[in-house]
Amino acid sequence: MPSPQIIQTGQIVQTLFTPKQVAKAIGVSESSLKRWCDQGVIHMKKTAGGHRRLPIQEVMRFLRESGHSIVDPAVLGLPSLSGQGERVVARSRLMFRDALVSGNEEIARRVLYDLYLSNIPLSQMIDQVFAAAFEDIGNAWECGQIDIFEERRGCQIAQKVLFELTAAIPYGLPNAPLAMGGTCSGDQYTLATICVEHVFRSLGWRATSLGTNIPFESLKLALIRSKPKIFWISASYIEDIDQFREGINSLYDLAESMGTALLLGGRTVDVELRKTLRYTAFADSMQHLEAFAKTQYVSPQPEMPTGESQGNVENE
Ligand code: B12
Repeated sequence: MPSPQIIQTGQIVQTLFTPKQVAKAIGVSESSLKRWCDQGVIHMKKTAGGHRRLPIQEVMRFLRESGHSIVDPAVLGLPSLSGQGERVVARSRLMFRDALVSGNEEIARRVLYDLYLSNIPLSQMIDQVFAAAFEDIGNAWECGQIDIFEERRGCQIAQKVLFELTAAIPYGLPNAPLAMGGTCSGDQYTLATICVEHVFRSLGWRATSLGTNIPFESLKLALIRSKPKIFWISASYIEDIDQFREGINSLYDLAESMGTALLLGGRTVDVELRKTLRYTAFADSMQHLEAFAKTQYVSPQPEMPTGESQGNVENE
């Protein structure tokens, strides 16, 4: 079977599959798959030659919303046994934690993909499985049950799987609002700010994590140049509390003057510190982020077809 086609449009990299490949992956006939494409149940692209092609983001959306099981995940480049495993959050947390600590990338990947495919909101998945597993890992490190290398290897695996999941989460429409953010100087925590980007994207926003350890002057320049609707700061570690306070307050003053909302989050921004900061909103979790983001923008739901086929399509 031919390997999937990969195309790049601006920032968006898309892996395209043929109806035959998707049909094989989910165990249905190619003609059914083609009919769903023509009915618009699965949104397709057409090649210059008129051939149907299905972007991975669209296949993942269809699988999430239809609840179709996957019989041959390898065809779609998904971890083995994906779509057949654990879909219960509590058990997934333990499986994900154990996979990260033992360095089992395949299991870690499958746990997150299975949850994603089971249509659990990404924000809930990150709060109750991803971050919760790391809470356990942090406590185990603190009381000497696991070694530093096990925690760090777990971080590497988690980051890799998050970046892979990026390919499955649609990038916001060109006219969707932009959210942007990262961590400030001295804060090396990468996972939370990547998760923030993913949650915004899962809500239909265009979103970019700038990364970690960024001086406030540079964060302000990013804000001026990109004029996002929301600018976020994730704070897991504060090197100098006075510099942090001054930096956040001047970032907020700039954001406010531009009509941008400044969204704060992260374990170190406790109640006492928040009382001394200027910002638009603070969120304890990704689910709080989702609730706030939905007050700023609700992405349009894809048009459902009226049933007639969409233009003539050559046979593959
Ligand atoms: C991984 C990790 C690291 C890694 C991070 C690697 C990486 N690539 O990111 C590194 C190696 C940097 C690290 C270093 C240290 N760490 Co550390 N680390 C952790 C660990 C295990 C996981 C943190 C994490 O990324 N979780 C995953 C993210 C997604 O979840 P989260 O951070 O909980 O965020 C959630 C919310 O806060 C919120 N959120 C967070 N940011 C944002 C932003 C926005 C906009 C919104 C809306 C929401 C939001 O949503 C998230 C999902 O629910 C925690 C344990 C724990 N309890 O979490 C310890 C932990 C935070 N570390 C700890 C310590 C002590 C350290 C060190 C000081 C150790 C040392 N002596 O060197 C250094 C500090 C280094 C530094 N200068 O930054 C302690 C902190 C104790 C304390 N009292 O604060 C913890 C709690 C471990 C422990 N149990 O003792 N660490």
